[in-house]
Amino acid sequence: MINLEDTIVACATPPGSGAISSIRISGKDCSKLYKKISGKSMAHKEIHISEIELSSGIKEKCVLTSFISPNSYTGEDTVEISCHGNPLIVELLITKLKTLDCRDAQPGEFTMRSYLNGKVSLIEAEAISDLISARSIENIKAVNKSLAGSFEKKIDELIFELKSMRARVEGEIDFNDQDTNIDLSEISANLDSFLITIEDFINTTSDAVLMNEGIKTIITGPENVGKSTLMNVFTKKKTSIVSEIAGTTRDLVTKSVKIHGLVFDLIDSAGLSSRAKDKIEEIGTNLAKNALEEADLIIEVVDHNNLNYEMTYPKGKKVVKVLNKSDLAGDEKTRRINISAKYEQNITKLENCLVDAVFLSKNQVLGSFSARSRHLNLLNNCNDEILRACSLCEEFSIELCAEHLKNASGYLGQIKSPYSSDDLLGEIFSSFCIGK
Ligand SMILES: Nc1nc2c(ncn2[C@@H]2O[C@H](COP(=O)(O)OP(=O)(O)O)[C@@H](O)[C@H]2O)c(=O)[nH]1
Ligand SMILES: [Mg+2]
Repeated sequence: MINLEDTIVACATPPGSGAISSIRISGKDCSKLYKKISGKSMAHKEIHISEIELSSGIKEKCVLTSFISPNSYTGEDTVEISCHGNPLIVELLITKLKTLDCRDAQPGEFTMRSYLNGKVSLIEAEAISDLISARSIENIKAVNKSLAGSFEKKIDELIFELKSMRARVEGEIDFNDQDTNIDLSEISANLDSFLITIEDFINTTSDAVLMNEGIKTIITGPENVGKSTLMNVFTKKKTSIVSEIAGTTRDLVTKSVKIHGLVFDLIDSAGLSSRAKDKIEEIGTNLAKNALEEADLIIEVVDHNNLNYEMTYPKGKKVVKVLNKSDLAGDEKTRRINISAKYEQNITKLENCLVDAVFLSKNQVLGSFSARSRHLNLLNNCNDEILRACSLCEEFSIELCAEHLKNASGYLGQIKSPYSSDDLLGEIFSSFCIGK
């Protein structure tokens, strides 16, 4: 469990050498610590240049920028120390600071404090972390929309709508305490329309999550059909070994590419035909099968020798089917996309199909917001509860319907503030970087 009374310190700039490194300190002992290292009193939004004596007797000239609570990133007294960007100096400085009553910050602890002190909402805090890790301009735009509150506003609207529906259902229970013939048709219609709203929102959110987290895309199919060649076309370099020898690719070869500004995390994998394999190939095949489970998108490649290739994929996976080597046999009238990876024919068409297959509403997501799997899971749980509430309402089980609406409301609420369990908050913030 994290102690929020402690004063914390961490380097906020990436490890390694650079022009400047920045060390951040936050907590109630900041002003005492400031006095000890600079000999001056700490004041809001002031900058001082100070020579700090490091533990080994070396002096380091630093720039100290101070912020007084509550007007800082964390809401606590905060000092940012800029020093020369040498990792040894950073280490000595942090070691020195830790002798003056502060401890190493946990990953994301500055932002966690900011959230707990009411400076940012949880959705904003998550967006800050997403902004740091965004891998495309489109994603930065979307995250900025979330930072400006567009995702949270939608969640607030859903919470409000659900709250008034619960009030209506609970009112019906109070009014008809013993009743047999209540007319639930209006409530039922409202629930149905809410269900449509939330399902639409889940579709947009699911696109937003894929854009934010990247689309895990596996290239699969039998051996020797050109999977690795296609990987190299997408990545524009020799990422995977291409050879006419069956069973060349064994490890999972991964590389991220951008298609229409969206990040696809590509995985090239071993072929999945049923021919006899050696021990190492078997390991490769198992890796490939496991990766299929995790994928958001599957590109199934075959060539003219494998037109009847059939593979069953985990339920609900999006699959784009490709027929490669069209240069050898011409286009085939199948439901597959005909390409030639070797001669880079029809690749743009394939790229368009990938984007269309994965995004339900690409234009909508590009203009809307960013979201995380955590949000999507809670929305799906909420949706399941509303579905149950709908059918219970149709069966006139109004009390049970109210119970499921309450659960639905709980799930929506957790998007904004998880039930205050340290573990849950710790889990959310642990994916942030150190010093943020
Ligand atoms: N003619 C032709 N050959 C191809 C094409 N794509 C791949 N190949 C060849 O097919 C062989 C197997 O390719 P590779 O990418 O290693 O297949 P993988 O086993 O599915 O990864 C290599 O000799 C490639 O040069 C294509 O579009 N046309
Ligand atoms: Mg290969």
